Amino acid sequence: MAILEILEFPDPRLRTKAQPVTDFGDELQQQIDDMFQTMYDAPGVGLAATQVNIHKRLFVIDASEDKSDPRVFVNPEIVEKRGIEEMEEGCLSFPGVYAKVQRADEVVVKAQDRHGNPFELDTGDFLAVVIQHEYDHIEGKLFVDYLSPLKRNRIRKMLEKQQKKQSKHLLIN
Ligand code: GNR
Ligand code: NI
Repeated sequence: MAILEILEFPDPRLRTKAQPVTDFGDELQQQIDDMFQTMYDAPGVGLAATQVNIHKRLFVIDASEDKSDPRVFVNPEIVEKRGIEEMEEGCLSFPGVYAKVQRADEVVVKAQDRHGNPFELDTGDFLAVVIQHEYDHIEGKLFVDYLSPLKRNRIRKMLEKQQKKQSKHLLIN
């Protein structure tokens, strides 16, 4: 198991459209385990493969209070969306940034589990929001894309400043 590096906005690799998973072998199993470890360590409620520079259609989520509900979605498709809700979202690729985003409040998602077995999930509330957030990541889409260009630019400048500061600290060592 390993903790993977999480790409941060505006890294252009976050814009990659991920490719379907066809091989459910050892490499995939290792990547899924590493993604869970990275997500729990961060900590976050979800993590898309794109965020750790793995361009496969895959994400992991644990939206439970006590971190007892690990879920894997491979080759997911959102086949139905119902209703609208607005929630304050955060993203591990945007440390310290929170913004209100409107999404469907219920989704039906078809996906495969880590062994390739198909399943369908009809869900709402927080889990539905996180599923839509993660699905966007594997399409190369980010939650700030729902904000105005002005707000997005402000966020980009803040994060670039933060990243420069961090790399300076690294250079001294
Ligand atoms: O940890 C996370 N919290 C969160 C809160 C509201 C809506 C979506 C999320 S997902 C985020 C982790 C992340 O960046 N996943 O891609
Ligand atoms: Ni995210």
